[in-house]
Amino acid sequence: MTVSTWTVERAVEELRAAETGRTARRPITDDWPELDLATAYQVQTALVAARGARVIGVKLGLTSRAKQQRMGIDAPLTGWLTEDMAVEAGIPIPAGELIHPRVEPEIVFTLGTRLAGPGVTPATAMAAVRTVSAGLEVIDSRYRDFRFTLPDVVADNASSARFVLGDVTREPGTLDLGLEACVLRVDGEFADTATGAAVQGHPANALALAANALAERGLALEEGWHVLTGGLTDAIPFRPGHTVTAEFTHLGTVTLR
Ligand code: 0L1
Ligand code: MG
Repeated sequence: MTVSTWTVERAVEELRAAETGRTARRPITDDWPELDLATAYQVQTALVAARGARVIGVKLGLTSRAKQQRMGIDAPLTGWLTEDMAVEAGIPIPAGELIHPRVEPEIVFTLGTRLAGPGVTPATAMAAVRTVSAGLEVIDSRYRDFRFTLPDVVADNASSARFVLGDVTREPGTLDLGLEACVLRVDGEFADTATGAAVQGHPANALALAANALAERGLALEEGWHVLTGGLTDAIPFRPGHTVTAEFTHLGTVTLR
């Protein structure tokens, strides 16, 4: 019998090397097929700790049908947002910082109180929200061609790379987020469109999902954290020199260059 030489620590090292060397690798499960979801979340936590940046929130991934169909994975997942991922609107992301970035529009919650599962409902989740805003997330899988299984992408912190928040903030009770529409454009050309209902039927469902999923690992969403509820549309390639805009009905326009 061959004993696997893979460990949580080794997976962290390999993913760190891919990120810092800007070189995509093959899925870890190609070499470590025994990697299960619980261990993958251990890798994710250790990976973020190794990067050393302060956690400022959580992202949900694969919450919309568009994204699940594209990636061939039908289960949502969570990842950590750290302060070094936050980009200021209008400040260009230098070409060469990332491997093969893609960008997707999201509805973002900022929490006014701590939100801990289990048993969080969409209504109790929304009661914890201070403000809602628009965002653009830049994802950048450390795996070649964005090819991965669910444990691979969980280990890779849900492909997290950068995100930008819009400057319009609204109180959540003032909007019907299921009907909040977004038009995505690249250099002014229409690319895609969706409404908030694309995310688990309503972004509140995604927020409750995040709180309950974290509770399974003894964790909670903390006051002041941002929660990216998941790409409304499929993610589109983010190429050097391109300007991507997401124009929302009530949440303003977010721009990334
Ligand atoms: O934010 C996301 O939906 C990304 C989740 C991971 C899958 C991907 O890389 O598209
Ligand atoms: Mg996303």
